[in-house]
Amino acid sequence: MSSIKGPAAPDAKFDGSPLRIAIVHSRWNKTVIDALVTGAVTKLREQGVKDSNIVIQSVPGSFELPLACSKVIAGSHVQAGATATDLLGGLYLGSFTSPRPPSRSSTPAPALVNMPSQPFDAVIAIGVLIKGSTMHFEYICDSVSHALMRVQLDTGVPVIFGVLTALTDDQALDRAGLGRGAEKGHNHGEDWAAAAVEMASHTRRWTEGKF
Ligand code: RBF
Repeated sequence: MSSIKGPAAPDAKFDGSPLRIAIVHSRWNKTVIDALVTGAVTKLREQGVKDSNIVIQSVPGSFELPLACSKVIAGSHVQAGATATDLLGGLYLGSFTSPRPPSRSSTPAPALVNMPSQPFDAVIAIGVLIKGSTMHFEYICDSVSHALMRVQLDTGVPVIFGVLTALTDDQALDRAGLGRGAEKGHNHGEDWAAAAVEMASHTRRWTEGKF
């Protein structure tokens, strides 16, 4: 019998083109992480999110994800504020990867591209926890899931729960489309990206009181 599990298709198609989205991922169990991040980026692009609006940051393990998400969200507000100030000042339009020009008056303004002008609309937290022989797994799964929920409720920015809590290596591989059996499984990174675009779009609309 086929399974009834999994998300239904959304009622509407969501346009990712105005959205800025961060992916924060851990590096434990990297083979699986890499596939999930690739799946998420591919889906974000498919949904119209511009490459310049996808920011990827990494942390050592899943336990570090909640703080990282919180700081990344806060930092994007600082960045957007600084950009607005610079725009009001009128001359500094450099990308955030370039050093700030020493003098505004002597530096010609570069083109207005890839400029981080808006805070993140959603953050996708990606981690892979695989159960070992101690209680570590249970403690990290529990604290990380609660803390990620807290970050999204405290900030009002959707935080997508992209943390696999697998009992075996194979469970993790299957959920990244890397299954070792006849079925390769499904890459859940794609679903997390779709959820990010949908939640970011809803949140923008709901914030404006549109239902
Ligand atoms: N981090 C993960 O993202 N996935 C894991 O499966 C994982 N297993 C761990 C097992 C042990 C015994 C320890 C000590 C850490 C593990 N971590 C894992 C790392 C953890 O999330 C965190 O990075 C470190 O504990 C440092 O705060």
